[in-house]
Amino acid sequence: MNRIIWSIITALLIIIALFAFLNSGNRKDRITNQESSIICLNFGGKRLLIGLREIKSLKEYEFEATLRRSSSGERVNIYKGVQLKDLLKANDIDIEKIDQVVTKAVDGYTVVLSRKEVSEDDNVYIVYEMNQKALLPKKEGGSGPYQLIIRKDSFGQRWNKFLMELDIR
Ligand SMILES: Nc1nc2c(c(=O)[nH]1)N[C@H]1C(S)=C(S)[C@@H](COP(=O)(O)O)O[C@H]1N2
Ligand SMILES: [Mo]
Repeated sequence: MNRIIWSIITALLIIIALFAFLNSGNRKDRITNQESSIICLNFGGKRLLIGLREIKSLKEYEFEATLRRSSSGERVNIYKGVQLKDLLKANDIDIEKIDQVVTKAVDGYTVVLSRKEVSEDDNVYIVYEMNQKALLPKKEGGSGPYQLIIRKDSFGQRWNKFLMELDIR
């Protein structure tokens, strides 16, 4: 009898270990996906591919922001990301010479930013972490891997989730 119980416990432990092992693989996959997350930057007929490494080489900011939604209530989160204007500068784009930045998401959602909004300090951010965790992509139920945050626009309608493309016009 005792031996049967011990075999069952051993079998369960092996199954648990197996699941833990498979899960660690998934986690690695997710981190790899996050690192290969790309934003297309279209400017002057050129198309640049910007990866997380390049984004993170810019000055990183951490800030609290309250998301106001039409449906449910408010939510305060801590975000980490970079300023859109820093990304443009790093790619030799003169903000004073542009008209607008059209941001596009995986689901087709489009948010247009004026030059004034983009050039303001501490306003338009591309974030990739919320509450110390990487933003998950849409198919994993997240709002990432990148999300636009417009701090001076406290209503969440224009905070473009699943950001993947920036058209500089
Ligand atoms: N890509 C994308 N971003 C989006 C939306 C969307 O449908 N697609 N909806 C907007 C609206 S209307 C709101 S209220 C918030 C909702 O954010 P939540 O899903 O975190 O509540 O996201 C905004 N950003
Ligand atoms: Mo909304």
